[in-house]
This record gives sequence, structure tokens and C-alpha cells, in this order.
Amino acid sequence: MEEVLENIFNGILDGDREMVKRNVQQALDASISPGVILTESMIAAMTEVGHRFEAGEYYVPEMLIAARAMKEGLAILKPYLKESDVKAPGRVAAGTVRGDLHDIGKNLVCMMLEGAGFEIVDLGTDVSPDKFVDAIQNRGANLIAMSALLTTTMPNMQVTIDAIKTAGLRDKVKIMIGGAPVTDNYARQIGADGYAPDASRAVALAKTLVA
Ligand code: B12
Repeated sequence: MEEVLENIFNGILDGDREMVKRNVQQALDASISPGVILTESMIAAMTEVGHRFEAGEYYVPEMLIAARAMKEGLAILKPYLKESDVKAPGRVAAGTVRGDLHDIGKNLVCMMLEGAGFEIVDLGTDVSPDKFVDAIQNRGANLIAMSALLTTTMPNMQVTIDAIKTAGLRDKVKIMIGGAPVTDNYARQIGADGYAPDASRAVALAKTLVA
């Protein structure tokens, strides 16, 4: 791997934002294609972060600072990605369900999806079923990502899916869910298309859902 790409890769693993920003700019100045920068250094690094997390070598704080460094690097890369043709595999409307204000996990999932090339419509927290419906109807979302951290707000995932069905939009979207109290079983029970336990596996799931 070229040194500048290696620096981006290591910068993300270390959560070193300045190193990432500087080297992304240097890579662009050296006319390395944005797609190569994205896939070979940045997404590769986030994949490695995911592996280290699954192996118990990284914890949430490491994952968060890595994701933040990734996000700052992405901000520099983003305008160039639009010019070149790294195609977005899908448009994801993501939100924490009604009554729930936890957004750290949802934000991580958004960052990782964005890193993987998805377009993100971030609906924020305390998102009503109507807002999810609106994102499908008017904002072109073909994938819904719902997060819940409270056992008391989990049922609002079911309420949201019912609202999507009532609006006649269920066959227009794939729906994935996650959050600490959520399980694969629960996803099946409420008629979601999938569940992932963490942000790196959320990306893998999203890719299979839109494939
Ligand atoms: C931080 C935190 C808060 C912060 C939230 C800040 C913020 N901006 O998010 C604050 C202080 C606001 C808060 C408030 C409350 N909290 Co709180 N909070 C937490 C805490 C400590 C960490 C959550 C977190 O960020 N984890 C780190 C992230 C990275 O992990 P994650 O969210 O699970 O996300 C990962 C996966 O789940 C997955 N994922 C997440 N979303 C999605 C979505 C999709 C589509 C997919 C595929 C995957 C996915 O990927 C993520 C990355 O790997 C948890 C304890 C815990 N360990 O979970 C309690 C916890 C969730 N809170 C709890 C409670 C009770 C509350 C309050 C009710 C407390 C109170 N009495 O006021 C309020 C509720 C406020 C509300 N209406 O939402 C309880 C919930 C109990 C329960 N079973 O319902 C917990 C479990 C603490 C506990 N042990 O009692 N909380």
C-alpha cells in the first residue's frame, strides 16, 4: 500500500483526526482516485476497527474516535466522491424511534454506512412513525435503519413498521433494526428484514439487503 494510504489507514485505527485529514488531502493532491482512497484506506480501516471490536481488542470509545476520524476524512473526500462515480448502493433513512433519545449507536451506524458509500438521511432521535413514512415517500429512502436503546421504546419499531405497511410502502423498502435490547428474534417477530448487533455488521447487513 502507498505510504499516504497507509497513513490514513493507521490514522483511523488510532483515531488521529489530524493525521487522517492531512493525508487524505495529500492523497488527493497526488491524484490518487477518491474511490481508491475510500476503499483501500478508509473502509479497509473501518473494517479492521470492526474486527478488533468483535475480537474484544477495541471497545466503544476506540470505535467512536475511529469513526470520528473517518468522518472528518470523509468530509474532505465527499465532494470528490460525488464528481467521480462511486455509486451509492442505497439511501438509508436512519433514526432512533419515538420516545428514545440515545443516538451514539445510531450515529456510529450512520457513519459506517456513509463510509461504505450509502447516502444517509439522518432523521435524528425521537422519530415518529410518520417521519419514517415521509422519508420513504418524499426523500427516496430504500432502506430504513431504526435504533432503540430502551425496552420501553422498542415496541415503537413495530408501530413504525405497521405505519409503513398502512401507507402501502412495505414492499418499497428494506427495514433493519438494532440497539442494545434488540435481538434477531425480535426483528423476525415484528417483521423487520434484519438485525445487526453492531455498526460493522450493520454495513454487511445493509449491503445484503439492497443487493
Ligand atoms: C449514554 C446513555 C444515555 C445517554 C444518551 C446520550 C446520547 N446522546 O445517546 C443519556 C444520558 C441521555 C441517557 C438517557 C436515558 N437512559 Co440511557 N444509557 C446510556 C448508556 C450508558 C450507553 C448507550 C450507548 O451510547 N452505547 C454505546 C453505543 C455505541 O452502543 P449502542 O447504542 O448499543 O449501539 C450499537 C449497537 O446496538 C448497534 N446499533 C444501534 N442502533 C442500531 C440501529 C441499527 C439499524 C443497527 C443495524 C444496529 C444498531 O450498533 C451500535 C454500534 O456498534 C446505556 C447503557 C448501555 N450500555 O447500553 C444506558 C441505557 C440504555 N439507558 C437506560 C435508561 C434507563 C435511560 C433513561 C430512561 C434514564 C432516565 N431515568 O432518565 C434515559 C432515557 C432517555 C430517553 N428518553 O431516551 C437503560 C435502559 C434500560 C432498558 N432496558 O430499557 C440503559 C441500558 C442503562 C441501564 N443499564 O440501565 N442514556
